[in-house]
Amino acid sequence: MTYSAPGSYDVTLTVTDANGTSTKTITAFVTYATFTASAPLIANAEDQAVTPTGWRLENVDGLDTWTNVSVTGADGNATRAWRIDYYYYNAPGQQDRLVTPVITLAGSAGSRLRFHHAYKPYGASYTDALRVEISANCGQNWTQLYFAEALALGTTTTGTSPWAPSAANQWLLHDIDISAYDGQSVVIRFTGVNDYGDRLYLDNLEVVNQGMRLSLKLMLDGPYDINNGLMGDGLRAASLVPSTEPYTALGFVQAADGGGEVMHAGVSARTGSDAIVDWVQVELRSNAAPQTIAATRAALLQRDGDVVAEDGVSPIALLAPSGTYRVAVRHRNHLGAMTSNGFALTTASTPIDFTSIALGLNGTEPTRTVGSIRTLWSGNAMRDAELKYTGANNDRDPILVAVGGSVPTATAVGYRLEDVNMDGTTKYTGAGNDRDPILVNVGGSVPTSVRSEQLP
Ligand SMILES: [Ca+2]
Ligand SMILES: [Ca+2]
Ligand SMILES: [Ca+2]
Ligand SMILES: [Ca+2]
Repeated sequence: MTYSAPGSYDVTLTVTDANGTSTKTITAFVTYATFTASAPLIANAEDQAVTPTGWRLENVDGLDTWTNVSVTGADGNATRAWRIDYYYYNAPGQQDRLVTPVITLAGSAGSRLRFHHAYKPYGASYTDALRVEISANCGQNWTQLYFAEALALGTTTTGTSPWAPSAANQWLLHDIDISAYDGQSVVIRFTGVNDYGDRLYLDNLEVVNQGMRLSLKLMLDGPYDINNGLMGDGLRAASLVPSTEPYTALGFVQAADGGGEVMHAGVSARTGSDAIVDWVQVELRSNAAPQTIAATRAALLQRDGDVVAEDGVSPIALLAPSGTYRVAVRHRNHLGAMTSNGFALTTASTPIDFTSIALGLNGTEPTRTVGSIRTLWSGNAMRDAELKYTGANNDRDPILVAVGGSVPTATAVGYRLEDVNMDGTTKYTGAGNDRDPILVNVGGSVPTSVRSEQLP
């Protein structure tokens, strides 16, 4: 069964035998949603809707289910909350679910799920339950984050009349670490399980990001084309961009929860100005001691310079306390650059544009100027902190080695440091070769000149 358009679909089962035909229809059993949310996702029931935008309700028996009611809230003040009324709903075993939209945690770090619940047990044998689960594959598999039933679910003393919370201390706050899902897309569901007990309440359902969010822009000189203002995406077009970030394997230092980032399925198929050029490495550095790396994140770079998370669109987040940091951007075969000033970073996104001539950067000639913008210096085929065209540990010879070492006109296809212009083919001589940009970037006229990366 394939659904071609988003929406809510009924499911009908028809059984036919010698005695006739019987039909059962479940209304709105299948939902095909394209709505995607990002952290912070906050649902507090104040809009009086049972299902906020993008959420859905699973009510298999079509009878009693979650409702939106007025009640004394977790702060002691009047509020709206979700309620399922097991006092009057006599259908033990029935499960009713509130299901979030798909939440992208790409661009989140240290993610947490928070919610309040309130419940008065009817008695130990009335096993009304609340189960909270998360799925990282759109509901194919669920992992339990919280479960309690009967007395253990209670937030107040047992009683036998229909109940509503009347004070703040009758609500229980849950604050659950879901950072294991950072970088992924998840769905969370809150399931009430009926055992004809008493009323169960939910409120303040939140998925929050704790990372320092950055909206970065940068251009790499190798693939940058001044004619259209974009970087080429030859690596992507040749299916050469790895799905897992390359920086850990190359020996870049990782800090906090950086490293191991994986591109979401389908991202490398996107074309146009937001197509992916390559992975880059972003660092938060101590403002007082900028040689100290506080947090790292491997991120994806779009053709127009936007630095984005694993989903190919979101700004990135690095796991560090709120504070003032220098920001460094690095690439596997370009020279990195770092801001000369600290930025006060928070969980709200801070924009920093490394293509801007106006941005203060550490050091002397930290970047190349191309027309009216900045690019990171290309040519670091022998990965160290220098560009060298000749002499020991130069960046030119590895290109000749990469194409076979003996026939200069030979070429090699692949994801290689020696592919200076990042078109997918390593080339030592001829049009569009990877050697000439090194000579240009060390100064052009004196081949023995050396250019140093301006990172502390
Ligand atoms: Ca509320
Ligand atoms: Ca129901
Ligand atoms: Ca080098
Ligand atoms: Ca090339």
